[in-house]
Amino acid sequence: MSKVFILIFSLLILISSAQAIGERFLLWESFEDITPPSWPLGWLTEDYNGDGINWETKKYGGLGEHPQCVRYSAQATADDWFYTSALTLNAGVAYTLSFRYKVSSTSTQKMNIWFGGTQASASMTTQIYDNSALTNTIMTLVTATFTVPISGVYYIGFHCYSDANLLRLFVDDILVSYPETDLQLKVVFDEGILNSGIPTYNLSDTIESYTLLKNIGLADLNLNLRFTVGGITNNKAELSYICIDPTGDTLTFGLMVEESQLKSSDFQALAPGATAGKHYNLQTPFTFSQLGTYTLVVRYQNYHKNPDGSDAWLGRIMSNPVNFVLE
Ligand SMILES: [Ca+2]
Ligand SMILES: [Ca+2]
Repeated sequence: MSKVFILIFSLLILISSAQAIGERFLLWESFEDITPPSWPLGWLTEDYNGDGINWETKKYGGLGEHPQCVRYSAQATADDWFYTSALTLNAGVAYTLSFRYKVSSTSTQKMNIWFGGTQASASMTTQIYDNSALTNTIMTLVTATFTVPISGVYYIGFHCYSDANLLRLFVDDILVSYPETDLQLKVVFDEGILNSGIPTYNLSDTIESYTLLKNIGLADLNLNLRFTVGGITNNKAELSYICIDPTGDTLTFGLMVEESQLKSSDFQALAPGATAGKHYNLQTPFTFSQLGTYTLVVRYQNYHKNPDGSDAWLGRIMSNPVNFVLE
């Protein structure tokens, strides 16, 4: 039975590996926590062309199990905006904006995205993205990068400028992220801690992995430590285990993900220098049948706000890849 532990982990002294790759979410909005037609707190729309038609939040149209989204639908030529809540952005940081969109027919929609200092079209000074040929009828991920010239408070504006009578444009899963530098994710094995060299097991052994989140920054991080486990295709699990077998194939993660009700107590402050993690036997989800060298990578992610409304770390981070041998 694996268990969650939090500790200042002296064993980390023994661990050396490459820096993990991650991103922190500055803004994550899937529109699932609102009741349409209301908008998330601090968001705003602007009926620029004054025709009484504008972007709306809707209960349907988004992706799969998260269908609530934003929709634009007009008979007249579109010229309307919606704006995110305030974002504190720093000069010199490479931000990534991503979102998903689809159109409801084979017609072509037009949208550009800007940032500026207030929630008004006249203040939208810098374009991040423009596409005058949005044609995908299934939800499609779009990514754009941007920087700001001066550190400060900004808003991102989504502007639809489609021709008349083009039915519907849906937008969902709006994410603004930047590289994570304060959190490190490492994976080690009990055999790697106890013995030098590549951890080596027999097929009948338990293969105990330790996934360790370490705060390498200067401030507390309020982390979701529920640590539900899943495979790479599962977007609910906090921890996803990706195991590559000796032939290069990715092993099937053979468990259903059980997502317990998230509680405020699942979020805990991790102080600078402190480590949290999960101890997990890889024989539980995976079936090992071949001898040779395997590679494991673990992803930690949290898309969930703390139910009590307090600050929570949102983002995703990949561990270093680590090898182990079955002989
Ligand atoms: Ca959604
Ligand atoms: Ca309008």
